[in-house]
Amino acid sequence: MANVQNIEYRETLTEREFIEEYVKPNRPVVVKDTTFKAECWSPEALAELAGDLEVQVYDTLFALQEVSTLKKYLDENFGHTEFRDQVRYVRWYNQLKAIDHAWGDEAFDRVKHLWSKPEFLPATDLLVPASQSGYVDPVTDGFPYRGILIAAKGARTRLHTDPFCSDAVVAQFYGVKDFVMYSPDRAEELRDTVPDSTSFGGFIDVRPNALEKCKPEPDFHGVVGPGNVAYVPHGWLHDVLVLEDSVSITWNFIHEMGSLEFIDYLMEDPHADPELEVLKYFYSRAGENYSSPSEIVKKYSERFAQIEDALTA
Ligand SMILES: O=C(O)CCC(=O)C(=O)O
Ligand SMILES: [Fe+2]
Repeated sequence: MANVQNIEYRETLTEREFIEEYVKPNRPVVVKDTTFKAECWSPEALAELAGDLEVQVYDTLFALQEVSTLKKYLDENFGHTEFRDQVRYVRWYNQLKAIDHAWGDEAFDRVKHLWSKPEFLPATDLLVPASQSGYVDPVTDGFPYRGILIAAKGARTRLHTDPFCSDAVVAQFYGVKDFVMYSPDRAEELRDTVPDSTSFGGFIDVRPNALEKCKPEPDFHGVVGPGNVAYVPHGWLHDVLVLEDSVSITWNFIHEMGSLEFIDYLMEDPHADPELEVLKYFYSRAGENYSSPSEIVKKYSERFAQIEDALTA
């Protein structure tokens, strides 16, 4: 099911086409996931498989509100027919910092037999997450902000960009979401007048009333359903409204062919960026320990130079 008014939609896409036509030009797309099995992803099936586990419950951005259990969240929030305000959102991330928390790693382990990596997505040539084997699969490997997203009708992810110039994918498994995207060059137009130093805050609400059209007009709009994978390239601002009780899996990555802004970000020495902790955590999991961005730049200088040559030739 895709009713993608003007985000490009592809029924089939090879990895090579994905890299050439979308990663390099930093262009959004929605792709059909040919490996997707709808029957595995009902809320009932999920509750059966992982209802007992603790989940991270968030507001309409990335501020943690409480720790609950999946069963409790589903019982209290799923199944309402009306649009409601202030609906909370489960963002069940795998471990992304070296602290104890209600991480989603156990949940990912319990659902790993229910899905596989969409074939068009590259498992090699990634700068993030770094890996010793050079092959990474979101089904079994940790990624920055890899999360099971569980959200009832009316829940939202307000306008934001993703961290450290990383790309994101959102694989939709159950229910329906309305996506809007604004191109990176509109960030100033969309910046809030009230400063906000949180990682994902600082932009206006483009959907103050959930049921009305977005303002200002986005560059892209699409309605995404089960079996669709949305690609959100780095720097694109996006706002997502849950139209029907929803289950998705998301993760972030940086592919060499989409990494110029990431390299620039590191070179500008972003020591004050709170998201640096997440980046460092994923390097440390690959056995690479850095205390500052300049150490990453030093270690990767040759590879970065090759990438820059290839992309700017
Ligand atoms: O599907 C959504 O709610 C959007 C998620 C998202 O943009 C994010 O987690 O960064
Ligand atoms: Fe995002």
